[in-house]
Amino acid sequence: MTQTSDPPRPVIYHIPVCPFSQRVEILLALKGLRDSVTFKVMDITVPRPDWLLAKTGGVTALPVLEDESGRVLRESLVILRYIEERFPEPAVARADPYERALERLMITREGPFGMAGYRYVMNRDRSASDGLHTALLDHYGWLDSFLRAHNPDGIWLFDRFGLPEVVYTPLMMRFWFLEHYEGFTLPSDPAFARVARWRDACLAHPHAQQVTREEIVKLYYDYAVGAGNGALPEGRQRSSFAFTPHWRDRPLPPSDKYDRIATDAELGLIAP
Ligand SMILES: N[C@@H](CCC(=O)N[C@@H](CS)C(=O)NCC(=O)O)C(=O)O
Repeated sequence: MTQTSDPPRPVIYHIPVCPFSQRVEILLALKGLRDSVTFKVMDITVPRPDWLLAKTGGVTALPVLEDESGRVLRESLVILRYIEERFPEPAVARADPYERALERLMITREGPFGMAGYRYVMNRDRSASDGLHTALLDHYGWLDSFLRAHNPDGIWLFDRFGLPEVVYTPLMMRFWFLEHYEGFTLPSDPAFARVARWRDACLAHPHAQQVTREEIVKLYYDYAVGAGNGALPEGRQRSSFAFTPHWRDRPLPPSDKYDRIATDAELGLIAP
């Protein structure tokens, strides 16, 4: 009897709840290809293993894609393009060169947009918070103008959830942490009405439901007290990104991030 084994598939090494990995998951879901790629979960709270660093040339940031012949790609935007080109049907990026250029133009702001939200959540200096609030609103304002200029009455940049939506949705979902830890919401002001419509539709899209608000608020507690990328805040033994206890079994963290750092027990990371 001959034994059949599954054909090799690309592997994506990723950190659960990472927005950059979620981009890849959303694109694969839009293409109906979620099961054509193997996802391997890495723990952000411990150093990356040597075998992984050997593949990336020492770079620790994930996601990393390894194709069937062992070739490695990094950077979520690069991986998105690779998937789009390697599995072209159904197309998610635009076909028309001008529309493609507009997508790229909108995507050029994703880095500064993400940084603005992360800087804001990680800040613990009350005197800096107004400036960080304004900086994030400026980005939303830019997105509003861009969407209004190119599709004033629609929802998406074009006629459906496309590549810019794949790129921005995971970041806007992470910014749920700003609602909890900073009380940040988009002002109900005509200057933000277009981007608010887009954001609401992005957050509700059926292929973008890999994470929940509760999960983000709980896992990103340590960011809210200034400790990013799995680092431990002062006085703590366990990271809020720890796999156990499961986030569902932990209480919602306190939102008073400026005044104190919650204990492991208070966060449900160890028995009280
Ligand atoms: N520009 C990168 C950013 C990737 C990134 O920052 N990933 C985070 C997880 S959300 C990470 O791996 N952090 C740990 C580290 O850099 O060692 C991309 O788009 O892929």
